[in-house]
Formats: sequence, structure tokens, C-alpha cells
Amino acid sequence: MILKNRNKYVLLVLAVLCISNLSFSQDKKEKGMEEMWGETSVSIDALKNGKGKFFDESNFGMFIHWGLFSNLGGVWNDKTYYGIGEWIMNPRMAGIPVADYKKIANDFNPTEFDAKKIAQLAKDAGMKYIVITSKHHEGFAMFDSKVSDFDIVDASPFGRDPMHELSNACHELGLGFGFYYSHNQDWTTPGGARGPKTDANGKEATFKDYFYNKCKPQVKEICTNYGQIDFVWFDTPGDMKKEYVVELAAMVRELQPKAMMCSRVGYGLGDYASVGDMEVPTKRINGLWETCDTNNDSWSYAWYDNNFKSPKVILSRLVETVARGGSYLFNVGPNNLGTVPEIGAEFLRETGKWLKRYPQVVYDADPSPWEYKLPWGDVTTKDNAMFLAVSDWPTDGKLYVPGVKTKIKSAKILNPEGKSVKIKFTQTKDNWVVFDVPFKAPEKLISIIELTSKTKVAVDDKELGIYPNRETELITEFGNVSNAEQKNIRWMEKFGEWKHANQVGNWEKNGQVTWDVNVQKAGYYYVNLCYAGEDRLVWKIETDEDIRIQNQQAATAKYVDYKMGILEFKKPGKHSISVSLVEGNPKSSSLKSIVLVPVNH
Ligand code: JFZ
Repeated sequence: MILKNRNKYVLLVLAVLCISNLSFSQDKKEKGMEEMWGETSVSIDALKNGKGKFFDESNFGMFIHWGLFSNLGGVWNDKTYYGIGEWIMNPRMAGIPVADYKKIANDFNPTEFDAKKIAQLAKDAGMKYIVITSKHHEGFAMFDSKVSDFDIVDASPFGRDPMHELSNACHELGLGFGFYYSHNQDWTTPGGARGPKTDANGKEATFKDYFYNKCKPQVKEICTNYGQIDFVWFDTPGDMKKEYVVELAAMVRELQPKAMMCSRVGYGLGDYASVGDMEVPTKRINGLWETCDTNNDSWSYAWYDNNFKSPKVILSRLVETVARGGSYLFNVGPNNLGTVPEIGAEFLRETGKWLKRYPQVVYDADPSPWEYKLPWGDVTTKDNAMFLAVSDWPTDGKLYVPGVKTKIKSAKILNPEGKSVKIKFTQTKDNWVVFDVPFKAPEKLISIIELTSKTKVAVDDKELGIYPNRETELITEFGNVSNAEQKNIRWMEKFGEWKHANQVGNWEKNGQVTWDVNVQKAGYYYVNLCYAGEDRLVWKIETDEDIRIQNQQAATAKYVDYKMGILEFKKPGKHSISVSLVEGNPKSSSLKSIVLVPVNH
């Protein structure tokens, strides 16, 4: 049992790291699983009942990116560099020389930093813990370090240890607390990855020098001087040698046996998986995992980055993450003065008010029985109860839920005032549940309908529901692909701002994507097709009832939606829809999704 779980977990970590496509993932695949997991291995169940319990049940934490880069806020020498703010020193952004970068500390005086206020914000937001950058890739320690003078107490006029203040504030408020530490990359310390190759005397510096003179002793400091900590969040192990990672992880285990380490420590030595940045996974992932996301588009403060996620978006992404089985680590970036930008803070407080009304939907909640989100929102569960979190409330008084195989006992809308209202529903022979709901959403953010049944609700999630009262997106990830290549791709919008998609390309003869669907109502549906391709191309869509639509599209490097026309389902119930490429370059043409929109709605 233990071995089975362990392997499952290692596989999960592997899968996640492969998706994230970091340079260290290759390394891991080649090594034996037992070896990768190392001496400290415990089963998932043991973790969930032991030191991982707090993490597993919390589901929502605050990430904080704060450092010298926050003093620049995206600007160097009067020029704005767009992209993730904490990378401004990097040659792909401003390319700031080490000596100049170090001088920034002289002007870093975050006098408005108020640890209690930030911890209170996390608490008000309904977050259960804080993970903060104690040292990011820039190499500047945001704590009082005896190992290096390049730290906030010794090198800046501020002269206080904000990590001390924040860990105390968290402990006082009953929040968990942990440190991010960039163990491989250190851009200002000789020998650190992407750092200077020689020391002050011109002597060659090795990674070993950096590791023993700075990295390990500093990690010892953060694991010793701040009481019991709940997380040590290493990042970007890159091509760091295994022996160093093993040594570092072993020290953390010894000094902070209760701390959870994420998979980014490297070599499968973490307790839980960290999936790709700024991404809510589209498909359920088993095991203990977390995704980190940020409240705007950069991790650290950038003056121009005003694109804050609204309370509704934060909650949707949080619920989606929990519904896929994970935890949501949501980032804020305090500025040069040490304060969290007010719009972001306001939105978090609003988020927390909702969580106070519906805590059962998130904390200690179990994943959705569906692998994926549904068009109107998402689902979490607890024992035999199921919470429908409806973010897109229907306007015609009907909420449709597909593929339900269990008899539902009762359904009630959880009212914001704490009262609940029973609602009527019917279950059809095609496994749809149709709820009679008020025309007006009970909640302005996300409304909750609680279902109960005698047993845990079982669903058929292989057939995707086609809804009569809203559009349905069918993404390639949930189609069956033949004679074509399906893959996850990711790209940067601005520097460091990752976007993800699943797509199908490399079409061979008879290549196609087919979705098995369950159509609630027969009739006409508009179909929009999302594609990219170098040349003019022709796509074809066909159903099992021999209905076909086909048309020509323009070349496009970016994914765009094309209105294909109308598709008819003659009968309700089970059907299949297939998409294939008829003309165009089979190498450069790819399909991302199709969207069905009922015509008579
Ligand atoms: C890293 C850092 O470089 C970045 O500055 C930030 O701290 C972020 C949270 O982590 O960036 C990454 C790490 C991993 C992935 C992408 C960006 N990944 O797995 O896709």
C-alpha cells in the first residue's frame, strides 16, 4: 500500500515536472524512482494524516514576492521593463550589472512595512498560511543574515528584520508560515547559478563555494531563527547537482521536521508537487499538490501592473484548484515601502468575506467527481455532500448538470444570510439533473447549491454535456485523438508571464479529434472553432448523425475563434463530434477547442 502510494506520488511529481518542462525534469526521468524519492519518503496517506494535514486541509495560502526588485517596481534608469518584476536584473530584461544592483540596497527603506497588517490581510482573505521570499534569485536576504552582508539589516537603511516581524505576526494570528529560498540561482554571489564566475579577488568561484558559504548556512538561518516553520519553498533547481539538493533537504528535515517542502527542491525530494506557474490545472491531479498564481501579472511589485484579479476570479480559481484536488497559493507583491497595493488587498478582503459564508466549499473539501470544470462553474465535495459552485448563474431558471448516475436526495441553495432554500429538480434518463433555480443569482460572486445523496455521488465524466442554455467549450485535452499529435504547450506573454494550452497538431492522414458528448436538447448549435495555422486552411466538423460543416479560414499565428456555422443534433442523448483538417499545412495547423452555442437560447 505504502509502496503503491509512493510510486503514485513519484509519478505525479514526475508528471507535473514534465508538464512544467523545466530543465531538471529530464534528469529525473532517467533516475530510478526509489532513488529519486530518497530516504525521507512517506506515503501520501501518512503525509495527509501527519505533517501534511495542515497543508492538505488549508487549500488556500498567501505567497509574497518581496525583495530589492520591489524597490525598482519595474523601472531601471528611468525606463520601464515589462515582465516579472523580480527578474529585472536579468539580461533578458534590464541587464543590471551586479555592482549597480547591489547599490539598490542603499535606497531600500520600506518604512510602511507592517507585518501585522499583512498577516491580518491574509487572515481576512481566508488564507491559512504565508510563504514569503527570504531570498530570491537576486541574492538579497530579506532577513538578518550573519553569513552575508547583502541583507536587509546590514545593507539597507531600513535596518529591521521583516521576516522576524512577519513570522511573529503569523504565529500570533494562528497562521502557518514558511520561507521561499532560491537555492540554485543567486545572481550576485560568486558561484551561484547565473551569478558571477569569479570572487572579489578575481579568483574563480564554484557552485560549491556558493553552496557552503552562503546557500546552506542561510537555509540553516531561516530554519533556526524563526521558530517552527511550516514550509520551505525552494525554487528552480535547474542543473544543481543531486548531492547538494540531498544535503540541503536533509538539513531542512532535521531542523524543521514538520516543514513541508515543495517539489521544486529538485530530484523528487519534496513532500508535495508544485505545478507550473500562474496555472489552474484543467484536469484532476491525484496526490498532494499546489499551484501558485499571482494577483496581477507579475510576482513582485511593478508600477504599471494594474491587472488585479477580481474577487470573483480569485474565488473561481481557488474553487477550481480545490476541485482538481490541489491547494492554491496566491501571491501579492508589496512595493518599495513594504505595502501591498490597495486594489489587490481590497479584492482579497472581499474574497475572504465570501469564504466566511461558505467555508465548507474550500477548507478540507474534496475534489469534484468530474475530472474537469463544468461550463457554469465547479464542484467540491465532502463525504456524501456535493457543492455546486455556480459562477455563471443561468438566466432562464434552469441549471443543468450532466452525467449524474446517483439518485440525488435533496438540493438547497445556500443563502448569503445563512439560510438555505430547498429547490426542485428532476433526473432524466440521460443522466441529466435539471434544477429549478431563481432567475436572479443568490450571490453576486459565486452561488452555492448543496446536494445530498445516500452515497457519494457518482458521475460519468467521459461524456461531455452539451447544454441547452449556455455555450459549452470542448477542449482538445478531453477529446480522443487519432493520427495527430496532442500536447500541452506553454508560452510567455510578457517575460515570465506563462500561458498554457492543450492543442492537437501534426495531422496525418485521417487525423481527428473526437469528443463523446451528451446532448441535453436536440436542435441547432453554432460552432466556433479555435485554431492557429500558417497557411489558409479548411476545417471539417462531423457528428455521428452524419451532419457535416466545413469552411475555410485565414492564416493566423495566434489562436483565434472562427464561426464555422450551424450544427444540428437531431436527437438528444449520446453523440460524437469530430474535427479534422481538410486543407492547410498539417505541421503548422493546430486545434485548441470548439465551442457549441445553442441557437435558440
Ligand atoms: C520561478 C521564479 O523564477 C519566478 O521569479 C517566481 O518566483 C516563480 C514563482 O517561480 O519561476 C518559475 C518556476 C517554475 C515554472 C515557471 C516559472 N514552471 O514550472 O513552469
